[in-house]
Amino acid sequence: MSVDAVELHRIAMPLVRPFQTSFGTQTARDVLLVRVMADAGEGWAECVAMEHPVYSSEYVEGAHAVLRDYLAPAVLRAGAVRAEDVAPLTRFVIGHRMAKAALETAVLDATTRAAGMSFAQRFGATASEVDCGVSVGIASSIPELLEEVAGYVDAGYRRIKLKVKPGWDLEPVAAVRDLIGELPLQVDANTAYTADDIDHLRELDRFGLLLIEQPFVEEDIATHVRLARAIDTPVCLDESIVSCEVAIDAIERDATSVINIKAGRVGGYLESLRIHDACRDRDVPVWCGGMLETGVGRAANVALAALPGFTLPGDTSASDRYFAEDLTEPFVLDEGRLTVPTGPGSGVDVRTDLVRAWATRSPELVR
Ligand code: OSB
Ligand code: MG
Repeated sequence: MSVDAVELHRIAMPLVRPFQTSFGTQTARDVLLVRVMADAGEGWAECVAMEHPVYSSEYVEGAHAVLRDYLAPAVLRAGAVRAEDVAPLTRFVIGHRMAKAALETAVLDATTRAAGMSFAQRFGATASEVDCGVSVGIASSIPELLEEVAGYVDAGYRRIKLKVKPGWDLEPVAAVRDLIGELPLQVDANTAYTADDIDHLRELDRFGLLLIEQPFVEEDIATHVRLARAIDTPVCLDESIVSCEVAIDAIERDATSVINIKAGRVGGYLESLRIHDACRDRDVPVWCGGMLETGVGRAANVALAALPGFTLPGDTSASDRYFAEDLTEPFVLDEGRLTVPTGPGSGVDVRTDLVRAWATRSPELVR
């Protein structure tokens, strides 16, 4: 397939409720969409970079610039491209994995659509629906947190994940455990703790958590190893895992016994498949993380989460957990599960009328 042009769109979508993590509060999603126009047809993808560089070093304005100035031109120069070619063609750019992932996914959408093949088929998915969890932000009080969690339990979510930070951990976890009984529960610290907190974090063991996600900074594998030795709760890495090589290294060093796979963070769905396979070979369970995606990114995540190694519920929540109206047909929870799209490519159609209506700037055409 030869790519004729790459169009970059920016839209703003208000969240149905503010989402607070240890790194800040978001009230809207500033989304960068990538549309690839090729001889064989077009493809869409969403870049998961956040508005500010506070989850990782990437942020939407930087992703936009690197796509426009480096990544899209590299693919446009190449002649015939397959999704597998995007990573080698853009390897000369260091990092910027979320931007690279968006371009690769748009090419993958175009090529699989043209071939009449779904992402699920292309990825080797084996399930037709996936178990869903929900990530719950830091609340302003315990009663408010419990009210939010109760709503998700009523909606049918199969696992609750609480965002924690120093000063918001044992008390909310105890209250939620009390409310939800045996329902699977896990916590995510987004790097908010240090080695001095190891004894404190051990107190989480009494709540029977599925896992504790990314307590320490992303480069600090050694402190995760120390915690994993000290605690019964499984340690799970998110921010640290930026490639398959890093995943294997962290597993071999016993820093992590579960892995959160986010395609954007690791440079794309093809790298995600490699991580899935490596984890499966080593009996390490994986689950699909989320970055508050619209239906565009969610469709691909749900297809990924349908692979056999994804044995834990993902942060693949329904559209209405995030947005009043989604950019695609909404993903709707059915008994705590989402259905894996079966149509060609991502299997969802971008509502271009909404892309226009929600645009925060004019689309940029790179050719
Ligand atoms: O750490 O998993 C995270 C959202 C934005 C950035 C980082 C994270 C998250 C979430 C929400 O936890 C996952 C989702 O529901 O999409
Ligand atoms: Mg996380």
